Amino acid sequence: DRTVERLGADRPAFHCGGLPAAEEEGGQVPRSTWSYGELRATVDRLAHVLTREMGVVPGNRVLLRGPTSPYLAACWLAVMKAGAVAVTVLAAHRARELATVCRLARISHALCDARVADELARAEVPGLRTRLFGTGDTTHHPGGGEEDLLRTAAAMPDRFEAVDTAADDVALIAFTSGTTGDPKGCVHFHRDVLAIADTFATRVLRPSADDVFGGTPPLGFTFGLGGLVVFPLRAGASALLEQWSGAARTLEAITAHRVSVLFTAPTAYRAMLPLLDAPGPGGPYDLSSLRRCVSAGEHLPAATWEAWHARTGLRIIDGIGATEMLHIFISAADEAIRPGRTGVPVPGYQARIVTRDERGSLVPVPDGTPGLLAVRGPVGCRYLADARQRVYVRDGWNLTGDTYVRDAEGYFRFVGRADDMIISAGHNVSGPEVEEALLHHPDVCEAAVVGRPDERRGQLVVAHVVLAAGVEPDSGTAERLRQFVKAELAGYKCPHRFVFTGALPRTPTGKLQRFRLRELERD
Ligand code: 3SK
Repeated sequence: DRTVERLGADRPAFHCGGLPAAEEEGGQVPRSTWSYGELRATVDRLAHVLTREMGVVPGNRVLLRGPTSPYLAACWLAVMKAGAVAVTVLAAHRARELATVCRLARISHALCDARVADELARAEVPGLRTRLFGTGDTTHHPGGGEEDLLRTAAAMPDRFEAVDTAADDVALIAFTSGTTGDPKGCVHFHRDVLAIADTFATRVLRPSADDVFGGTPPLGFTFGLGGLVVFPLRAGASALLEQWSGAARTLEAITAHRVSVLFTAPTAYRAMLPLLDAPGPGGPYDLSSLRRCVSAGEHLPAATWEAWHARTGLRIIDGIGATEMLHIFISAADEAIRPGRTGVPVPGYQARIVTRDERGSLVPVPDGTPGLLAVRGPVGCRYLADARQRVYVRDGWNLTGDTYVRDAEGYFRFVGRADDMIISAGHNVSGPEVEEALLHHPDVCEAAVVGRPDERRGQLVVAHVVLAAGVEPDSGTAERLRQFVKAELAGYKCPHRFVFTGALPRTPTGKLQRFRLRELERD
């Protein structure tokens, strides 16, 4: 509402379509843009549907589910305007996971994209009142015939008086299954939504109203919700809201929409690099519009940062965030970036490295000593009815589950997830450190290093490796990679065994699932 007042109703808010046709689609989906005025009218009409037709009252929990689209973002804003609580899940979630989320969050209503409605129906949530939405384009969205939500909305008034919520009324419950597969609801207030925009976005990203945001994280992941909805809207900028997958599609999207601020994960930066030299059918690609590249979701190895910088001239802004903290809390921009190190606390946040003393209390460790990352700031972790709250939040400090080290310059460097350490013959080996060394080798595209139980050494270091496109493993590949790591790291860190694979197991948000590889190694 304030952006319409400040910058006028005609400024672009969301873009969609306009990408070269993918193989499985009939033709190119036409490009369309929603202005801020159109967005406001759609949100207000949807808020009327929620309150008048669906019986939503402030505090009700409304499940939002769908691939990234302007409608999904409009539904999220409408739920907030109606004073209800949005519960976000990924479009990739299956019926059993949806049933668990609906039970844990006591969800009464759902707004669901028609394309992914079947799975929600299969969850058989008792008493759930659901409305479906689509985009009206039945070629692109086969479920378009069932768009009762949008038909109902079209008949509603285009202004809705937002329910008068307090800053610390709950606005959002974001579910994370993290890297362990165990769903936890993270509760966030209305003020948290503004806080992430006024800390990481304003102080590190520094967007302008002319920026076009785009990227791969889905809106059901707070990395995407912040980066593709909250930050652009707070800045009066616009965002490309389309769901796609794959490096070629990302490059096509940047080229077609002149994306200037990109949000994606380290794997995606690595996957885009070879395509810049050998473009696919949608190429050649034009990255001249890009001015900010953000990487989060996983540690960004220095090798990836350097390769992207060498090829594009762009300095990736790395960041660590968490669904528990809503968005990024350690990062650095421009000349303050140190490749291989995540950065410093975002203004507004504090971070320190701690260990537990004999009584279990958290005590800070000296710079240079690895320990548990603890953070506090305007946004904090509040699990929905979960006993793990007491484990992860101590004396107001949120323990992220990561092992980090702070150096003399005050920069935070990732060592591993707290459970990523491999103990081999009495030595502590950080899986991510060995992965980083492997990623410097030109034949390596992805690497995950885990421990394998071993009677003599406790654990053996095992590297699961995806080789670069066109490279086939031969009888000498493992030894060549071992020697390569040995030239960079102490001998005890060198993998004892290599497993060559086509892909690494990842969560729907792209995080590596090391626990799956550890399970394989136990068998
Ligand atoms: O989980 C993450 O890695 C993350 C990163 C950045 C922003 C938000 C999130 C949830």
